[in-house]
Amino acid sequence: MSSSETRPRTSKRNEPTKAEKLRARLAQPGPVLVAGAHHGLSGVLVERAGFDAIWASGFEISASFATPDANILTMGENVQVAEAIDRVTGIPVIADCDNGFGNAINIIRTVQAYERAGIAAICVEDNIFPKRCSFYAGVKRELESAEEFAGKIRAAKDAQRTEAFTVIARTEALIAGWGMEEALERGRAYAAAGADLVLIHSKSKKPDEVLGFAKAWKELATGVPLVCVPTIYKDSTAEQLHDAGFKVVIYANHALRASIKAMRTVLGNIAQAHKAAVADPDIVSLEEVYDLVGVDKMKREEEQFLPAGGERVNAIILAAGSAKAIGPVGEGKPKAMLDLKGKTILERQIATLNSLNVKDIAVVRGYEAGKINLPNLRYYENPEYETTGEAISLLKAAAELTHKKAGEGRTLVLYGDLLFDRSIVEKLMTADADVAVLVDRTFNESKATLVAERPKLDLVQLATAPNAGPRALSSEVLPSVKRIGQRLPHGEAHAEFVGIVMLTDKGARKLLEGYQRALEAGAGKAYHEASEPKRASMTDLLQALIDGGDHGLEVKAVETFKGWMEIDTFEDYQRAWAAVKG
Ligand code: SPV
Ligand code: MG
Repeated sequence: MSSSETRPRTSKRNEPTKAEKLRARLAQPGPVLVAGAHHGLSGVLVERAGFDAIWASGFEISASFATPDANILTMGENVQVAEAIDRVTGIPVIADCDNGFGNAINIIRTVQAYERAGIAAICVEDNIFPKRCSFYAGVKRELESAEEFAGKIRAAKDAQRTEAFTVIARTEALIAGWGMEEALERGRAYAAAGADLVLIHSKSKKPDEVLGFAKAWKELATGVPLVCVPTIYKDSTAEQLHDAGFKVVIYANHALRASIKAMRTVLGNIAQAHKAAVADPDIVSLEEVYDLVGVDKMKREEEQFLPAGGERVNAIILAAGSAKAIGPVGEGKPKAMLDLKGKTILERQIATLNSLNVKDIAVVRGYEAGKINLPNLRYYENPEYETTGEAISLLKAAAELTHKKAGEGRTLVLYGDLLFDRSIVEKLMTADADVAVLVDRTFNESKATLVAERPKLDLVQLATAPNAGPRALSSEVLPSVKRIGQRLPHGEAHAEFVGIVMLTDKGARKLLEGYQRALEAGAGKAYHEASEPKRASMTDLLQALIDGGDHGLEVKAVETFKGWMEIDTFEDYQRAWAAVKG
């Protein structure tokens, strides 16, 4: 724990609460702009749009459950949504608590629940329980007596545990048609009972009612600020309402109504066309969703908090080559796309890698690039595949080799024409080395056949000769590679390179640094066995690293005995066909 990076960086204890933030905003000049939300995501959108606070709207929340706004949902259901909104946003949440979900006794528990959930303010209205939404026409509408409701406000203020927690009292007197005088009298009584703000609601199409209320309110000089909800009288600006005396303006249900329209359009179009693409003009990208829900933050937290052992392994498949050499079955195809009983080599490689939890896979394409188009892969191109070697292909995917945090990831690099058992890659993945190559020791036993069959073999000489006898343990100390390449005399080789390499960040950096220098140094010079740097193969890169002296790194060998094959010829293809399942 000596490094400062391992210690928590900041203490958050002094951050103001959301209720304090709301109080601070109320104390600033200008209208406080609030918009309705009904779940975490709509809350995030309200915040991103720049509003000062979020209205956890009873109307929206009820609608999101496809129920009327009529006290059908419980207090518990409402507070859960408000809390969910609060948890994912940084601005205060003002929760619509209808009539407090009961009488003055019920409201005590309501305040406790909302305050503990981190909600900055609640709004309670003088509708009887069960309420009816202010705008529903033709429903029975009753208000509590002013006295009873003032008792509720007193109970709410008495129940709160923190000073800044804010209680808004809302009168429905104008909605119920009980007149301006009644509305003012109720507002005054609620202010006297301790309400921090008073909300006057109106369903008039013109703002005249609320403007009249605000004018008379000033004369009452209660000192309690006003709140309005311009849903039906929608032509007034927040500034106009503010000038008339309203401190808080709530746009209560617009996000919900917008989402209904958007969903209906998109669903209707898909239902008609039976094709997902018709939705494209009306939907956001998946990336936008990731952004709204905080996927990047989650990734940062993974890096910060997950144990170092939970290393991520990604893979780069070098698949630029063509399958011409295989004969007619390979005509016009990249080698990785050769079909073996209904699955291509690439599909088989991906399935095996996936089974090892390697799901982050990039492919370097070259020959007939467009024919490699499997989903969920990242692609890089080496258009000069005919005149360049694997090293250039690897360089094209260099971005894949650096992990966000050094020491916290490894990359497998493999050829696109290999079939391999899961177990041999698993062994390589756990190797304790910055650069490890998978080598097949069977070479020693089958040298004669192999050499006769193939003009080119990637051979490996180890720094110390392996124990040749039977019944030998695999050494726990990985042997170092001394030489690797095709020009290695057969008698000096101990194993064959399988074509799979595992690199840490450090290993990858060292591997590419030297190569980049060689590329810059010019085309004329040979690069190990390659006639010039751009034609370098994977083995040339590895040998350069080994030869790097002080600046180099040891290349370690992980030994296997069979469990893989490379498809180079039609005979290979036939053998592979016989070995795999459909
Ligand atoms: C709500 O959004 O639930 C409100 C405001 O209470 S209104 O629907 O206009 O009554
Ligand atoms: Mg409501």
